[in-house]
Amino acid sequence: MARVLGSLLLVAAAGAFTAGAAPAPPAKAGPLGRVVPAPASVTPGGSAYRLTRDAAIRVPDSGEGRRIGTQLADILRPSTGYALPVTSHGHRSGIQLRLKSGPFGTEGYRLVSGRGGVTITAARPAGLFHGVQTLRQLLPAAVEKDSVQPGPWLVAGGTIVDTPRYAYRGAMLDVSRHFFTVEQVKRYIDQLALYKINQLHLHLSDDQGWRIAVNSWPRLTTYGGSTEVGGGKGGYYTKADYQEIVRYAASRYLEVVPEIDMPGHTNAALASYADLNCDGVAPPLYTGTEVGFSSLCVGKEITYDFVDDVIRELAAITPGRYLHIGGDEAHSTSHEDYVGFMDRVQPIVAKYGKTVIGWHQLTGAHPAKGAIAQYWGLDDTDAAEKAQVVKAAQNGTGLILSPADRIYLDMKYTEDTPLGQDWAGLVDVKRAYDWDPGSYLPGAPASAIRGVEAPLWTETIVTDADIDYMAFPRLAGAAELGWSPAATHDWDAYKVRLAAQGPRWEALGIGYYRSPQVPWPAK
Ligand code: TNX
Repeated sequence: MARVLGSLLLVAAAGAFTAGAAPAPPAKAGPLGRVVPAPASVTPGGSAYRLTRDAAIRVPDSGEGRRIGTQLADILRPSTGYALPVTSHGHRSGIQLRLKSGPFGTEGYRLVSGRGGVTITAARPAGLFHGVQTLRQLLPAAVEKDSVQPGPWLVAGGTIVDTPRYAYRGAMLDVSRHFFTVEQVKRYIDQLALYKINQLHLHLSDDQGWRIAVNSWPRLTTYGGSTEVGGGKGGYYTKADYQEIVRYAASRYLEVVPEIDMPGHTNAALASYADLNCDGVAPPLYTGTEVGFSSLCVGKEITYDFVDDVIRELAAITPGRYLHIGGDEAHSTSHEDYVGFMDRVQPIVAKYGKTVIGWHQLTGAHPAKGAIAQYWGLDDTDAAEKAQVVKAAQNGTGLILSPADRIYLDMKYTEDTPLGQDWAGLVDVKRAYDWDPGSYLPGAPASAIRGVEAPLWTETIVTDADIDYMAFPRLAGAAELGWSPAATHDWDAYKVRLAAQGPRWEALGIGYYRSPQVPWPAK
């Protein structure tokens, strides 16, 4: 009885009591460090902050800082029911976002929480944005809901000073095997942003579908984009669609990395234009899941006209630095042809102002100066193949780590997982988290490791619910490996912080896999 009465009083104190509302949770803030990815430094102490009805969100006068404040207000208003004006004037207590030079780098921030309010300070807008994601996680999970909740809205007292370990923290979505609409991609972007992922790699072409409009080769999309794995209707992005994705991603501080996979994985293009085939005969569209059977015709000049047009048009609508040229599983291309093809294609990427990323098979050719290889091998990949990647890294090629038996989000968690593949083995939540990008490829210089990326291949993934189930909770682990200092790495501590994300995902409508390895709170 005393407890019930206590809860009622707290609800009343929070000013949000409505008849029939569930009793409020006890008025205790979660620990300051209960954040994924783990912040670089957490110093708890002092009083908690209570967000109340009269709070304001104070922001810089204009520009991105103000927009980030508005984004925060949009998250907090529906669940708190508070007005939360976004303002540059006055001294109302509440949340303050400040842009100020300091030792924060481009993405770091400081968050100070105490009785009088929460202040997030960063040198650059990206840092403010990441600080806001931390603040979301410090508030109760119910803050993510879209209807008024009882609160109270407490943030533990203390200071977080945070900055990422790696500059490249990516997630890949394969929109070729199954097509995902602009709205679906935006939903994924929102999920990625909450975990401070800053690169969205879109696998835009493969055997089963070409998904980005190229004006000079229109059949790539009208025909090559007309199906997908299993024979569904596929789809493609117009340039305006793609630019809308780029814009939305940028507003959440993600850079889009477009991939055109070549010379293999090109059946959709070969089916669309007979001239691209060595024998001049277009193959039929393909809706299966085999890999390695297609190749652009390396010996024909038209191939390079095609590549030039595609890269020119794609680069022109891509503000990001990178253009991914694939290069994996070119099993129908001889080694000599593969090397010759990459020697000709990489300079085209440079000509249009972009930096080459390729799957790590690129290291078997001549990676261009400044190129980045994306490693997708396994723990037990053949030593010679690993040595080739390490040697390239020693010679200046950057590396993005996507070891398939650790970070491929399309691998099954267990034998019973209904979706996904198992060619790289089973990847449970602990296995996905428990490795160190810094020491994963012994001999690769630390400076070569640009970061990590979690690919989601979609041969078996069709709906938003499928994405949710495969990405959560493993994506959070990938995000932490990319952001958090190695010194914070500890499965036992991580699984507790991860468990606290479960109610947040429920509030956001994310249908995650309730792995028995994680001590989730009861639903
Ligand atoms: C390997 S990883 C592939 C993809 C498949 C994936 C399925 C890589 C560079 N190539 O074509 O979709 O496995 O897990």
